Amino acid sequence: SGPTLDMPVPSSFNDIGQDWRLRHFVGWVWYEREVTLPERWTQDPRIRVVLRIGSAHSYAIVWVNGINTLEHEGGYLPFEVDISSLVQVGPLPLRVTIAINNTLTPSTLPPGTIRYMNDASRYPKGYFVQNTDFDFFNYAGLQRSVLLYTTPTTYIDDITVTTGVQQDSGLVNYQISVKRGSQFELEVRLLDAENKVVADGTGTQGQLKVPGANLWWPYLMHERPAYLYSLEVRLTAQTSVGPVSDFYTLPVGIRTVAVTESQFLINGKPFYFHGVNKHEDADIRGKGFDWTLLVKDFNLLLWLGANAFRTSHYPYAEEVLQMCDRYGIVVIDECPAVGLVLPQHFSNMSMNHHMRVMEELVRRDKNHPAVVMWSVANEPASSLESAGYYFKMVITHTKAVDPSRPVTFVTNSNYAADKGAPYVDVICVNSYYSWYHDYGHLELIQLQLGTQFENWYKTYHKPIIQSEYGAETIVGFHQDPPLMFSEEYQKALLEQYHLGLDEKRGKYVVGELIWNFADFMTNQTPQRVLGNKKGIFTRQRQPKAAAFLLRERYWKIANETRYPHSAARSQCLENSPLI
Ligand code: BDP
Repeated sequence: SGPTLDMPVPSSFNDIGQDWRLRHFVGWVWYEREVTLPERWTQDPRIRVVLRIGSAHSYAIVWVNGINTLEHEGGYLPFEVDISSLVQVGPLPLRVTIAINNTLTPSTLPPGTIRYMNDASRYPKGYFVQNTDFDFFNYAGLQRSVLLYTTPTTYIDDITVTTGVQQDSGLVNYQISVKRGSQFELEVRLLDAENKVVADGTGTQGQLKVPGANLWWPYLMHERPAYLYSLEVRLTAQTSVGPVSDFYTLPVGIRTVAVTESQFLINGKPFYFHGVNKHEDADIRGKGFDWTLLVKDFNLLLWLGANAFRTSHYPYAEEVLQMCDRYGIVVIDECPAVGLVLPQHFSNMSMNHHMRVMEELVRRDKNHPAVVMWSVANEPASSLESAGYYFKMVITHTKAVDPSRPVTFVTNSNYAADKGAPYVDVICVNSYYSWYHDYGHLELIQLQLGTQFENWYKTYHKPIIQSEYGAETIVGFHQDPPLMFSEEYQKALLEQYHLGLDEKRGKYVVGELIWNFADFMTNQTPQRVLGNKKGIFTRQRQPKAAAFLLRERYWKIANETRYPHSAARSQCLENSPLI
């Protein structure tokens, strides 16, 4: 019923059409397509067919041949359903229907409210708006791939790998979950980058020891960063309809992560995060996954000398993390808890959902060596009384699900008022000195930043990351002496921050992440000029002046703190996907 449109997947639906009603649409949209499956998939009783949706923002209901098969809440994580029984009906095309609702409510992540405008003199009957308290456009739709895949009926359901280091040996602990079968054998092999078997094992769990292991190091921290082994898991099983086998290969990086009072350690060495905050955002496709854009972004990160980013403010597509593993870009993996600013956002209902989202996130991303820390939220109202218990519970739960990684949330509260900070491993603090206050007074930054760091450190004795700082900058606006919104002001603001950061770098400040990698779309407000313009690159990925400043700095830090610049640089070029 109703009008239909051609809609590419993956893509956000908002910026595809010429109709403003689609761009701002709030409510249900329906995707549908028919697909003819290979005959083997529908005829062979040893084959299991799965429908997997990379993400659907934000609430989704899925039908297969008109039968309601699955519902999922939360817009940035995958979900799947076994549809074998539905496809064994013969050679008819399979009809997949997905209804998606992008409405955000006080208990969704991110939260939002629907406000009905009841003043009949100003608004038509039933008029409502979606309000949110976060600073990016609520793009929606099937923004990641939708896949059909098969496994045998007894199959490898999950693999969990954790790694350790003992003298010069690497330790790879594995745990394999097999579903729908009890008579099976598992063979496990670990291959190095040259495809040589370096360790093997059997059974659902075990430890592989790799003498003289090549560790997974971040980009610019080692001459051979991002070393990946492959874990091959081979399952052979007996089923009532005959023997089956399943096979899976998982990239494995052997590395350790630890946090002390003042340091973030990777493989026992102090690691300094010098990188960016990103968004999944681009012209036309919105938050739709796009390989071309992803490879371009990685080339820019390598060029910049960035060794880290935060997935502000939601989990990114899995392909992004695979690239991080391959290039040694360290990730703070954030869940979509952004805009938690009202007391009702800390309700038990929200907390339970939040914990479920963390479970889903850990399940999806736990095996990525690049992921070194979970962030459970961005800028919540953590000075509210209820936030203390809330974050204690969410963080404790996350640590129980994954004891191998530190957990944080990103705060913009005052150090003395923050109720969640006692539970984090690393203090991640955002501040916008000389931007959201003391407009234009760049001379205050060093003092204010110094006070900020000292207050947090003396209160908590935990390492600190400056997790956001920046200035809105319209590319091509020039003004010297610097004025707000000019490229010169962005540069000057960064320079002042860098002086303050350098005071504490190597003491207890363990990182700096610029806000933002690139300009991105937001809601329309008088504060935003076609989106947020704090990017050091434009939305089209062209550098502003600040990008060159940051590049100089990041290479300098890599050079000073790690190993010779020339080696780092040649390694970067070797690794560059451009070559
Ligand atoms: C921070 C938020 C981020 C915003 C940024 C800004 O964490 O989402 O986009 O400010 O105002 O408070 O540019």
